[in-house]
Amino acid sequence: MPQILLSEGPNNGVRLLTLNRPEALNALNTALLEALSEQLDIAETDPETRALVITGSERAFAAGADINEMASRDVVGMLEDPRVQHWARIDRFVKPLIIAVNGFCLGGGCELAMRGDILIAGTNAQFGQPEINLGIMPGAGGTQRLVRAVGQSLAMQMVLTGEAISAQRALAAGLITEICQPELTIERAMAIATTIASKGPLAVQLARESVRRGADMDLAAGLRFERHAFTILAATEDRREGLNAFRNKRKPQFSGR
Ligand code: CO8
Repeated sequence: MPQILLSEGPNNGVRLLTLNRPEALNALNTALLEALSEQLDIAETDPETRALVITGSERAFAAGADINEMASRDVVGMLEDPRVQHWARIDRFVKPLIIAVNGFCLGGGCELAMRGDILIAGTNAQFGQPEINLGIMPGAGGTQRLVRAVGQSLAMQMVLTGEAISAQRALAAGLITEICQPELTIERAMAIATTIASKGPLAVQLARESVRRGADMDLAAGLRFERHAFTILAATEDRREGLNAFRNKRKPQFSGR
């Protein structure tokens, strides 16, 4: 049986995960989410992995949760849904996560993509939360993350009509940072991830945490968190190395200490 999740690397500090259920447009079934959780455990504990890229195929990043699997679950099945813990695992991932989207990025696929730190997409990408067409609603963060990413009016339109938006619209709305030709999407995501992987990993981790946490805090609390994180970095060798390298006009060699 072909592997449903492909893992490559790390190369230059970057690991690439490719969703691989082409027969179902990479629909996220429990097995695929479980495989993703396992790969996140591996990436997180591997010191050589400093950033992660997740992508799908040129036709689909992921067309949502697996509808066939979902149809077999009643209310008790949903309450005991093992997928919930896998979604939570993705939320806890501490390293930079770049999402490279081509084609359909719908429902749970869009909810997975929005867990990324940086999203880039091919010109053929379509982002949507079509759950309403199935008589359900987004259940893995869609109503919450979409509104934070694109604002209430567009989020509401997408969630209530189920209609997808183009890559161009997603760019204008701030959901993604860049658009490229579909065949170049992974290459571009890897280049962004490689740049991040070349920085001091402790500074990257704390800067990322500060941005992410700050989004859910009031400004004063966010500024306090930033100040503490900034201060902690004063104890690192990487800070000494970064400042010395600048003053000696050479490239820094960060060690992660
Ligand atoms: N689940 C299972 N199979 C799927 C899915 C899916 N989400 N999407 C596509 N497929 C399958 C199709 O059934 C088809 O299989 P087959 O060839 O055996 O019939 C194959 O993939 C190819 O799909 P199509 O023939 O439909 O391809 P088209 O190009 O005609 O259409 C679309 C592509 C528009 C993407 C269409 O497939 C579609 O509408 N898919 C469903 C999209 C959708 O509604 N997604 C939301 C799902 S619900 C959800 O994500 C809720 C998440 C909540 C998580 C909560 C966790 C706790």
